Amino acid sequence: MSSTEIPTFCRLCMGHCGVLVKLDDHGRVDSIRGDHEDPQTLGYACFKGMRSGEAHASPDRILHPLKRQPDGTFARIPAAQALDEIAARLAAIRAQHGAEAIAGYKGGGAFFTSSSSKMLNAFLDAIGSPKAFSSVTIDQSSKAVALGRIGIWPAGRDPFNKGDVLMIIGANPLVSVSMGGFDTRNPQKRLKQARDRGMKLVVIDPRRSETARFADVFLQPLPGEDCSILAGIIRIVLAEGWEDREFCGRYASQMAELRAAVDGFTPETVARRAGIDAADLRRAAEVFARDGRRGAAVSATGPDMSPHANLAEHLIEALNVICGRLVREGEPVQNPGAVNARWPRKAEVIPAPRWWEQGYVSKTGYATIDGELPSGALIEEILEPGPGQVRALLVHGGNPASAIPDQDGIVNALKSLELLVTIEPFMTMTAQLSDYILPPTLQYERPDLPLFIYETLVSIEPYTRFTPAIAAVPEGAEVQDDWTWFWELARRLGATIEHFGQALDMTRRPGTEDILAIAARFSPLPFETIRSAQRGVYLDALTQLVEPGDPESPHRFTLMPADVAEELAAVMAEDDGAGGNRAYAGFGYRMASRRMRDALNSACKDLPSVRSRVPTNPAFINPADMAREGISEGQLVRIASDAGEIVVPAKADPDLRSGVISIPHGYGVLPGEPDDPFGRGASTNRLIGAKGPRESINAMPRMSAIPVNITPLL
Ligand SMILES: Nc1nc2c(c(=O)[nH]1)N[C@H]1C(S)=C(S)[C@@H](COP(=O)(O)OP(=O)(O)OC[C@H]3O[C@@H](n4cnc5c(=O)[nH]c(N)nc54)[C@H](O)[C@@H]3O)O[C@H]1N2
Ligand SMILES: Nc1nc2c(c(=O)[nH]1)N[C@H]1C(S)=C(S)[C@@H](COP(=O)(O)OP(=O)(O)OC[C@H]3O[C@@H](n4cnc5c(=O)[nH]c(N)nc54)[C@H](O)[C@@H]3O)O[C@H]1N2
Ligand code: SF4
Ligand SMILES: [Mo]
Repeated sequence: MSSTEIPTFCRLCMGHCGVLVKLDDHGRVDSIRGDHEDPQTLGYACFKGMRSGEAHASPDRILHPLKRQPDGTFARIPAAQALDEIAARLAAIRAQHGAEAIAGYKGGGAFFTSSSSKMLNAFLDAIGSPKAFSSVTIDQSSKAVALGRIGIWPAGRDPFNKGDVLMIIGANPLVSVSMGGFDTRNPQKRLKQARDRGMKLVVIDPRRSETARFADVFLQPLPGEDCSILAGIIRIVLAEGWEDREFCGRYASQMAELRAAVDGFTPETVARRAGIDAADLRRAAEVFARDGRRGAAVSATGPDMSPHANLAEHLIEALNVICGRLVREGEPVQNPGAVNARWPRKAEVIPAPRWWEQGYVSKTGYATIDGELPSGALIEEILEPGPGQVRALLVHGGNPASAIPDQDGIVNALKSLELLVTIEPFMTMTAQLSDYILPPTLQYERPDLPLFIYETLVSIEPYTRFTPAIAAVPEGAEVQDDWTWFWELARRLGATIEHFGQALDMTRRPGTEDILAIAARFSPLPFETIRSAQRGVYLDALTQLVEPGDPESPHRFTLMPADVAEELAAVMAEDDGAGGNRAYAGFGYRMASRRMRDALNSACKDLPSVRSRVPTNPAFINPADMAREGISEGQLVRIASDAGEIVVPAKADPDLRSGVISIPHGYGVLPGEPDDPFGRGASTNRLIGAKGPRESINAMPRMSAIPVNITPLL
């Protein structure tokens, strides 16, 4: 065995932790540990990241193209045959029904394969289909909707490392290692450093999360009440005059409308609804807006999974705007980019673009946001007959059968397709339903860059890093870098893939490094410089400053447009007058979303060493609630919503507030398979139905703050 450890980085999640990988004599991953010399992540690596070699070597890994047989089993077929057959079927569907009948869904595994992160989109463009879907629209697309309605500040919000305050609403970056506006490079260490320099932390979360333990002010509300809490905070700020008057005077419009819209959200009303103390609400407003001068309010999935997600994000942005928590003229742009082209950032507002009010609208009435249709509407896209009905779906590095709410709905939809093709290393729920499965290389087997398409969100600094492929693929495996499958299909269809504006050679397949170099060709650095820097390059010398805006610019933030005001009025109308929320009448609990450290959505949970630590997805319940309901640790409970029910073991969680239960997603079995609560767990998407609340614009279903009842089972 080689004793050398190769420095590279983990690409399972946003953390991009610098690691040292040791290979065995066959070039296979032997061990992985955090790299203490890594300038970014300073030695941090999580358990699942350190054990990801188990995925590479897993006996369950799909190593050859598979084709589903009439009896439901899968047969190994040569790659060329799979590609020829898939291309022929796509061509036939396109000829008969048009390109709109072919759709794609891209998930986390695709985003983190940087040579391929846009290949599905490029493939769909090449064959003329507008039907691109991804996990982004069932994640935090409310953030894009908010910018689309309030306006965009090109230089972005005050950065984590400069603010004297940070307000976190519904995120747990110490575990998720994910969130724009946080420093996720070794998150706990970075948070401690920020606290040491005096940064105050406000956290709003129904669970006293790992992150909340560091908070100066912690609000522990019922989930689903972020809009009332944020409206209440804005009301206090405006009543006290803590807003940044100069900034608002120059850059904001509709202040009076905002003031009027939040007027009903008195501290007492908010406190009753959200189940918090009015004094704590005031304290949060004081620490953020009165005592803090710079530093943003930020969020991740908590508010975005809950009802009124678009409104919640709008109010977060409005709070940042009125408090002037945006990077100003003459200040450095926090991360102007390392791989993508830089663009001038001016201190002026780009007026609310409302992208969805122009351009392509699909048969279900939804428009595209950032070139994608909402995955919350994928079921109807597939099932509703008529022109434009989706008949073929290419799934890239995603698991829609697990990830998309309304499990029965999505599984029926996937089963009804004429053609389902999945590029996927494991036999996931989606793979099981597929006609063809095409196996990709895994992270240490391919050259890569960090997730650069969202680089300014993912990384707090203009840093990037190249890694070559370091590990050998399993012997005899017919795995290929993800993007090559699209190139092969496009070639067979006579289409040309345009990769970041450059047409690829469709006669001779380029190498993956060529593909990365094309994508990075607008970087301020030559690709060779990026390629040859072993632990990455930090473009700190290439500072970009915010340029002066046009003093004559008429553009302003729109703080309270009519559709947003209507949504806020609807939130107010939920108040039942007795301190409750009508939306939850008849249910004893609200179920909140949460993530687990050792799993990654539906991935990683089956690694043998993870399984021995976290065998299933339990219902986390406050011990007082368990006592009241007569539930003991490990006992099976039935969780029922208006859409369905699941059975899971109970697990006491004193950090969860009473009245709330929390169950991680990404587990479960297909409909019709026997329940397996102590093994494969249960799909929380059975609790989310077709008729449940859904956001306008991005079709985001209600995935947190779900009204539920609990019954102990004997
Ligand atoms: N109820 C409920 N549902 C949710 C959520 C929730 O909180 N609650 N969260 C939502 C969110 S935020 C998201 S992002 C989505 C996640 O939605 P998806 O991204 O669709 O789901 P994942 O389970 O992350 O699937 C990633 C897949 O990529 C595969 N993979 C790993 N590496 C590679 C690779 O190198 N190449 C390829 N081709 N594949 C690879 C993995 O095996 C895995 O099957 O789920 C959403 N669904
Ligand atoms: N280990 C691990 N890391 C991951 C993932 C994973 O599955 N496992 N998934 C990745 C993905 S796809 C994403 S999108 C990110 C997500 O990153 P995060 O959003 O940071 O993920 P969570 O840990 O679920 O944190 C959400 C928090 O919101 C709280 N919450 C739930 N409902 C509400 C609500 O209505 N209001 C408020 N204020 N809070 C609420 C929950 O209690 C929880 O603490 O994480 C990424 N990183
Ligand atoms: S936090 Fe874990 S999974 Fe994410 S990049 Fe770091 S080691 Fe990999
Ligand atoms: Mo996500």
